[in-house]
Amino acid sequence: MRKGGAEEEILSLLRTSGEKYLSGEALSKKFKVSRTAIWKHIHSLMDQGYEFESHTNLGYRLQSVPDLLLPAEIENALDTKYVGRELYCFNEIGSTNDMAARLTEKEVPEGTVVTAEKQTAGKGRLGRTWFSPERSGLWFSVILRPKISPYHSPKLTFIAGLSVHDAIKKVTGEDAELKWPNDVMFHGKKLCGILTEMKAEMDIVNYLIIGIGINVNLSKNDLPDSVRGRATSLKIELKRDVQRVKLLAETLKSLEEYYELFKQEGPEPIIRKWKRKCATLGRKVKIQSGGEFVEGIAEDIDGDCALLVRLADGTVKRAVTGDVS
Ligand code: BT5
Repeated sequence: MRKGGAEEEILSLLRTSGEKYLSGEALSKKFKVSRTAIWKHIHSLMDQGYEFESHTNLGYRLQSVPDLLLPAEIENALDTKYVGRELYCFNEIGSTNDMAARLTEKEVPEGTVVTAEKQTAGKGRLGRTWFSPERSGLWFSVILRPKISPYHSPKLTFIAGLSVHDAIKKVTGEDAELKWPNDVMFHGKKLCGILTEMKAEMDIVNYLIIGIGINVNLSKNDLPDSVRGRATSLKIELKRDVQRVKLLAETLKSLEEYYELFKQEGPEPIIRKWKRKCATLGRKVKIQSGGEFVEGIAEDIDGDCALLVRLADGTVKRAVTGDVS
């Protein structure tokens, strides 16, 4: 579903008129359609979750908007220059990352965002599954075209993690923690996963897709037993619903700001900030990467986002990717 037409304009007008009623006649004149057409648009909006007060003599006024990932709602909350300005919102889709990859074949602009209320084939890294139940999380992907070598792509995953962290702080006042390399944690449990995929040539990225999954209003039973013990949601932790549209808009805003910072000043400020919010450093860790295990103290993150682990024998091992426990 893409943003569109008269319906969105009617909604936008009703939104800006706030407490004031707008008559069917005024709306029909303004949009040059019949009053029945206006009535149909209002009903279609009601089907999407909008609530209106309607009054025989006065007309319509907007009473409440749904916390759904609808283009009109996201745009209304969005405060960015280009990230999220081109939006593709789906009710149900396999994976937003896969859809984003398909969209890149159409030369969509940088910053294009794909969202889904539900993913039926949400992906984690290395062919793993990302559970994405309906209307409770934020499952979305951002298309970027940084002029970097594929080797630098982990820095974009760091940008995404920081953005989610900052957006959570803004919307809830709470501090999440970053876990190397691609997780955002809350009270020690996984709240968000990031999957960065790309199409690249030898030394230049053609496009990069940052897939972000945030468990916002999931309750315990929304996740299968296999992950329930290690995963959490904002609702589980804060015992209240969190507005998904607001959180998405704030994440996209932060992402655009960090991406601009990265383009202007390189990765150092990003890595520095990321380290400050990182829960992995200073801890005893076990890293599994491919068939290899590394165990030691997570000591630092280097300029390429690799984790430096001090082993028992005093040597330092550099991990480029892997799963930390
Ligand atoms: C990740 O992989 O954490 C990356 C997840 C990225 C998901 C987003 S949603 C939008 C976009 N479109 C996609 O198709 N994907 C991206 P990884 O580090 O490999 O972690 C995957 C593991 O996390 C799984 O094997 C489970 O153990 C666990 N898991 C699955 N779903 C979860 C959830 N909703 N919450 C917490 N943990 C989950």
